[in-house]
Amino acid sequence: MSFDTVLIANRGEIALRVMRACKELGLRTVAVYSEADRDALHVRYADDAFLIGPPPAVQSYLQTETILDVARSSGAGAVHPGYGFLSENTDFVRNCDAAGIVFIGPTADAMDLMGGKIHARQVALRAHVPLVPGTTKAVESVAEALSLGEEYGYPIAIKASAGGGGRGLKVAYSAEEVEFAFESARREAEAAFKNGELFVEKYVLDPRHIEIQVLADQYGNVVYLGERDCSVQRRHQKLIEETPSPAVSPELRSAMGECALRLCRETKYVGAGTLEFLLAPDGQFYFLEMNTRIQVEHTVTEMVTGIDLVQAQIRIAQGEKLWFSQDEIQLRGHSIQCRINAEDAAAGFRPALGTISAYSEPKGYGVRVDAGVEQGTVIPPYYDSMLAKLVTWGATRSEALQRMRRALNDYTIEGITTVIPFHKLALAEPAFEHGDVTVSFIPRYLEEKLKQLPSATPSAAEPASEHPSRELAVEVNGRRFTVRVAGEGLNAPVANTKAAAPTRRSANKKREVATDPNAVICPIQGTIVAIKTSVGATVEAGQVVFVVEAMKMENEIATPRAGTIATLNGEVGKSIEAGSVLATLEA
Ligand code: MV4
Repeated sequence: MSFDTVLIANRGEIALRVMRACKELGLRTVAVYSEADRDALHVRYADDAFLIGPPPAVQSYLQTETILDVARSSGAGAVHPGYGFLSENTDFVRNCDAAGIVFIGPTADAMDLMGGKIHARQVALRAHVPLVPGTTKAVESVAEALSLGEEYGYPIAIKASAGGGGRGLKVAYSAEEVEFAFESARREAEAAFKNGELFVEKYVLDPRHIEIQVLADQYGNVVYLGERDCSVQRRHQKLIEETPSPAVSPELRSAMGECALRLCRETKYVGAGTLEFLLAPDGQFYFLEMNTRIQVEHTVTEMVTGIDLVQAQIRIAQGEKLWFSQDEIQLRGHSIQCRINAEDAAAGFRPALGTISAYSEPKGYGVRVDAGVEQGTVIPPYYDSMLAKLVTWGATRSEALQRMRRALNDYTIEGITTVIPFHKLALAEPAFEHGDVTVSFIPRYLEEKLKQLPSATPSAAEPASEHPSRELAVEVNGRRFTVRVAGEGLNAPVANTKAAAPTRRSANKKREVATDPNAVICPIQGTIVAIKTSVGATVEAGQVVFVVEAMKMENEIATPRAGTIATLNGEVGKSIEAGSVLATLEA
């Protein structure tokens, strides 16, 4: 099908990423945006832009009818969904089909085949792809889960069939834990997917998370483009991705690649897709699930294959036959990506809100920044916290790593807390240096060190300064120094703070976040699903006292310090705004 205009049904860095590919292919771009994104980069970069509703995504970026209306009235013959939002919504795909608008992605039928995890396991069985020991039918009761625990041995994973990316995944390490894990998985599945169907697998301890990128055209040609190692994650949020994986030999790569091809052929898959595998410590690999969209980490694959995956998605949707064969795909060098999220790693990666007051990206050979922000961007509480992706390429892993360390040092983002300090710590770990990482990397090596990072959240030991310091450049005998001056130290305002901003010491600056050390504050907008304390109860520092469901994930909200609960606000089932006080501690 031919089209000359593409509507990009997304925001932030991925909207820009897709628009660049469209422009390179000579296609007109149409942006959609919410009221919170009026000043966003993606809106200004598009050839045309349309307001689609209020800030919450359900009222804007998830409004399928509004978006299709915009597609029709703007003359867009195709929609690119990016990742998240509508990218795996089969109703939306079918509505596009009915409206004669090309959905740039797989067919709704292929999505349905892979969308249900129980069904995906049946497909994998047919395609002779290895699976973790587990059920290929729904597990209805705690009693059934208990008997599967006996059969496979503990631990077992209890997963939502409609889940994915860790949503609706609970682990029971013993028979005693099965009931709670089962109920919790069911509750999360019902809330997130309105589908409480669960299945059970043996839980593989300490695996690596390896995924295979595929591209398939409309004529049955399928290729795989190597793997990505995404083992550095926290609560199923990937933070660092790289390719090739230090753990994947050429033999293992082709074995996993062949499995990926068989799965794609089984589902008649079209477009870009990713097959997730677990790589167990014993070298066995198991298929987990398929992501039927472009992923955040597609960039590292582009860096080593030289293939623009978003352009490929568009050309495939235009009906082009794959223009290269498996033999022609060469993996050259090494690439690493660090996700730059607005989060406070020292405070359990809580989302950070605010305005970016200074912004300067790293540059130079082998450095790529896909960003959705600039100086002045306000980070709203409605969307995910990823601001940018920092990607490096090197001829070898150590070159890519060294370049990433340099690029992280060259990245200035002020006004909001980001995970840049986390990345510097992670890349300084000998285990990472040696490529010796599993999904346990962060808890095993970094959990303690993270607490030492400068935090936006003032602790009792380190009260926030009344007068945030400023930095000035001074010259002493012609040698330049950067000095920090307390806010009251000089009366004259600094005329150009922008010029003084990109200094080495800027990362340690205190942030102006109105945080009360005596309050348990909800960092996100969501719904309270559990309250685990009561007025008068004694709590430890970092004790989980609330569980808030937001963006279909349960978030544990912990106390900022030890003490006694003085007041509690809210009740189970009530929705809660970002920044509101859930509980206070006695002074
Ligand atoms: C597993 C597993 C071990 N055994 N299933 C997490 C996200 C989703 N894609 C599937 N996931 C996992 N499923 C079995 N049977 C390990 C993961 C997993 C993981 C688990 C805990 C902490 C981090 C993880 C990162 C990747 C995968």
